[in-house]
Amino acid sequence: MFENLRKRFQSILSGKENVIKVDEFEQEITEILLSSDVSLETADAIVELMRQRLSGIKKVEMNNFRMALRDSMAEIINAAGNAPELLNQPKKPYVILFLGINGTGKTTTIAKVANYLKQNGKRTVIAASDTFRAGAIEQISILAERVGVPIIKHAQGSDPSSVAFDAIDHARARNLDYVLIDSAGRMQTNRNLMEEMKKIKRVSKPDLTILVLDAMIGQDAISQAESFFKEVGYDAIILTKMDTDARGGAIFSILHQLRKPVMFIGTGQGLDDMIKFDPEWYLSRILPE
Ligand SMILES: Nc1nc2c(ncn2[C@@H]2O[C@H](COP(=O)(O)OP(=O)(O)O)[C@@H](O)[C@H]2O)c(=O)[nH]1
Ligand SMILES: [Mg+2]
Repeated sequence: MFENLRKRFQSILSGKENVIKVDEFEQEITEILLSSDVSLETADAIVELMRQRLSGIKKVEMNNFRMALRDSMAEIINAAGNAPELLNQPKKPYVILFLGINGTGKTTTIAKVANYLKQNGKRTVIAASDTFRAGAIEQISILAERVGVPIIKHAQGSDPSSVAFDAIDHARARNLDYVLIDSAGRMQTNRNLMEEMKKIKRVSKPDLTILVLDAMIGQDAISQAESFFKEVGYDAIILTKMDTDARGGAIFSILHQLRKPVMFIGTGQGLDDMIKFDPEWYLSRILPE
């Protein structure tokens, strides 16, 4: 992952020159960011932070330039806040609602999170609250069985909120640790579906609402997610399909434009293909020492 960004940064930052012209290098950095899926708005913000750090100096030592770049990227990431800790939540059951447009990987991610919690000794129940899409209940039932966690489901077309409610009830009765609520993908234009999603949230009163986003997401989709999901509200992001995104810069745009922390990144279709997003790890991958 992230090879493209790393190689491009390396190719300009490991040059022979010791003292470099800041404006030329700023331009190169912008180009690299743009060609790695970072939005113009976010690339500009990174360069602007760098400029402030270098406080108008025209020539600078390569090492200082590199440090300014790294610190600026870190600032963008940190401005989104710290990701909430999933394990060791005192509240029981800890209720997590997953939102996201169809096909982003919500259901797969729920299975991964259930698997992660199970590996850490936590007991979980899944609520099959995507009652809208044909095949959704069967898909999540198969995944739940594979992970080895119980699932609460009703018939297709039934009220998603009541499925969530029943799952929470189930967790309380059995003293389970977590409830993971799936939901149907929502289109911006569909008011009814939006109201339904708000109702799930009202009824289930989640302790954490996670927006699942596809790393291949374009600028339009980021704006769409922003305007749409802002109405329902969410606390953190899981970015899926990082394995298929050769460019890897979308993380910056998402953190910068949505201003919510990224908790995990999805790195494949398997149950174990998810890693905790660690800003230091990410930065050291794209900008090695
Ligand atoms: N390569 C890859 N594929 C993923 C990842 N997460 C989900 N997918 C795939 O994306 C497709 C849609 O996933 P699904 O969970 O059904 O999306 P949902 O509609 O949001 O619930 C499936 O084929 C998943 O296997 C990931 O991290 N990497
Ligand atoms: Mg789904």
